[in-house]
Amino acid sequence: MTQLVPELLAGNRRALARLLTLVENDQAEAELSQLYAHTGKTWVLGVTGAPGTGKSTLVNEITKAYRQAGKTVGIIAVDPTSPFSGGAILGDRIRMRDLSGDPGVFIRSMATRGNLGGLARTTRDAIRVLDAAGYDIVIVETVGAGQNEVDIVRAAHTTIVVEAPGLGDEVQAIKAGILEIADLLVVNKADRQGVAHTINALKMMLELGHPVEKVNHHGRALTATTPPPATPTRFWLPPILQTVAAEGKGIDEVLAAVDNHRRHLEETQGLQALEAEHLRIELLDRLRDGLLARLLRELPPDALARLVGQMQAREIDPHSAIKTLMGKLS
Ligand SMILES: Nc1nc2c(ncn2[C@@H]2O[C@H](COP(=O)(O)OP(=O)(O)O)[C@@H](O)[C@H]2O)c(=O)[nH]1
Ligand SMILES: [Mg+2]
Repeated sequence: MTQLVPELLAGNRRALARLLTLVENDQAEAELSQLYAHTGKTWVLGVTGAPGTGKSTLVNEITKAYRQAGKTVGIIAVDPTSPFSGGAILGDRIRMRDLSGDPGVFIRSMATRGNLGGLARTTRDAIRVLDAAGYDIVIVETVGAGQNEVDIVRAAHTTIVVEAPGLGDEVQAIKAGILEIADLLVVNKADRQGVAHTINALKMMLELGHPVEKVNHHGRALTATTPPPATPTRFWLPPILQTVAAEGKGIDEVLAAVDNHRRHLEETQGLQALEAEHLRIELLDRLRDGLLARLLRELPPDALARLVGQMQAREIDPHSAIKTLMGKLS
């Protein structure tokens, strides 16, 4: 058994860095099993939004504020658009330099190795490593690119969607469909023109998305004939906050909103439900990966190519092809 996990639990930063590298290379299975019992304590913040909205700057400021409150922070910067540790990630490093040297902060940039499906899994594992290492808060920054960050924030307790005025498209998140995952909406660059416009667009979207929920009870829409619930279900309406991250403005309000959201989840038993849902999704993800890997291992090397050929020649249809393949799973 490796010594890495005991060292990690004892607060060794080198063990932490080493473990994260193993996680990135998909070689940390034994260690992850070993440390799992020590996880479940950290609060995971997902920060997502289009490139250039100021996520890294905001993460930097949020981290400084948590440090002032005496909390330790682990940061995972995920950038699927940067397959090599190039531009964006280097920029993040420089931007976060005022955090370096602080033993209460650990920053890790993760570039994907082309496998986007694996990114959510790697991120989840990296969060667990930081969790076991004892960080109070883990912040995951992901670039807004559609389904990816939606998958990634499935590991977050509180998801912050960052917008900024004047990036051409009024509200980028609407297009990317990531508004639904927001617990907090932050309009950064509030020093810029067009803030009111962005805020109004977000408000409209929220009102469109939430009016039914407000009168929902246990998934049923309340009608005039439905008696009101004895204890009204409390819904979380994402607050819209303004920040000027570059000047450290509005950060305390963001922290207060995160706190409110956390309390909301804890008081409504939403936290257990959220964690259960995250774990269920993770199980299904891993099961899918595991079954597929096993099937591909058991198939003759040319089996897929042969089936593709048969499908192309219209000798076999896709459904029957799948049945044939599934039949090979013992
Ligand atoms: N005017 C203004 N610029 C900002 C603000 N926050 C960040 N920036 C700048 O916006 C650019 C992109 O910031 P960055 O944090 O890298 O954005 P990311 O791509 O979302 O991580 C940088 O040049 C920042 O200095 C802000 O509140 N106001
Ligand atoms: Mg960034």
